[in-house]
Amino acid sequence: MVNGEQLLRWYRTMMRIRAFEETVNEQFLAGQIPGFVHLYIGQEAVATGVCAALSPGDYITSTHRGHGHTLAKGADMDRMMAELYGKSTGYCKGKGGSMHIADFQIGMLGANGVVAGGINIAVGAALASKMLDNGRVAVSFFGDGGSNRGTFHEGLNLASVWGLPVVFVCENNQWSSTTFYGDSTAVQDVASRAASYNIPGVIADGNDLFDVYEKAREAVERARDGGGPTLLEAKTYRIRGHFVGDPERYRARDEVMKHSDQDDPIKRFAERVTNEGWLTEESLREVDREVPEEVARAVQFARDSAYPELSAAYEDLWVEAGDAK
Ligand SMILES: Cc1ncc(C[n+]2csc(CCOP(=O)(O)OP(=O)(O)O)c2C)c(N)n1
Repeated sequence: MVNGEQLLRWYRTMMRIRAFEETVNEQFLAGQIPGFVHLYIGQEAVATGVCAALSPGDYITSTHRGHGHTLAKGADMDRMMAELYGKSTGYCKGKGGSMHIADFQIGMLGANGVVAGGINIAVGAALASKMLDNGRVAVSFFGDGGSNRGTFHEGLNLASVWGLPVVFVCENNQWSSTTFYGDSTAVQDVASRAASYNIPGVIADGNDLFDVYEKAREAVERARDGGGPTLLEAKTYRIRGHFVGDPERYRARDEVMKHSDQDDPIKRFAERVTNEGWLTEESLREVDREVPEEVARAVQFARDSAYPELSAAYEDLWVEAGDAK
């Protein structure tokens, strides 16, 4: 059973993701952040619930929409913000940006600009865990669009054949860029594809942190105990554009408004914990006050940091075997 301290930590994690993303949105539109950003707003319960079921030594791989996973796994917000600003204090020394943040120290093996590109990195990490017998589990986050790529099918098949400790987490947010799920995918539930690879396929309400956590916990335990992989589909909805600046001509405003009202995972969590008497309104409001201050400090850190020197452009392109930390 989870206790009040854990519940408050989960709320804080979701609020940190939301506030980080709202600020990135503003700063990108103000021309302060170069490149491209995809926001995780509305999907916070998935990253938070799954990462809550992991141990610090476990691995995750992420996507182009990776800020939420990275924060939930325990990354440093200052270094993330600095990376988005292209500053030398960022995770990739300002040379990678939003879609390339990784932190091997916390088992975050990388965001990924290639759709479904993280799936087989997680399978590889799980193979290493099995060979080293170190008890570590790997999780791969990817979208519904990613489940239509060959890497998904290859990864699930191999992980099943070798009984690897990996959990495949498909965040079905109904949209793959401009394409609706039902127009591109032959099955109603991505989870049903697990049958082809003889592994459990489980559906969670991706806007309900409790449901995500319970189902992720079972899958992670099974993987750790030698029971092999699971495909977990978290049903959610992308309430913002595919990227910041997306004109969203491909879907009706009403559809988006309906989901924004009904499905907000933070609102749902706050209602549940206060209605049940597990947390007080005051404790939540304290988090609401503290989190924006933390994000503002991260922005200040990023602004105060220097851009990388031109002479650093060719540094860190190669890693010698054994050097990766
Ligand atoms: C292999 C590959 N194909 C196409 C793209 C262009 N692209 C970037 S994001 C995206 C949509 C991905 O949709 P989904 O996997 O459902 O994730 P979501 O954006 O909904 O989080 C596409 C097609 C890409 N980055 N990589």
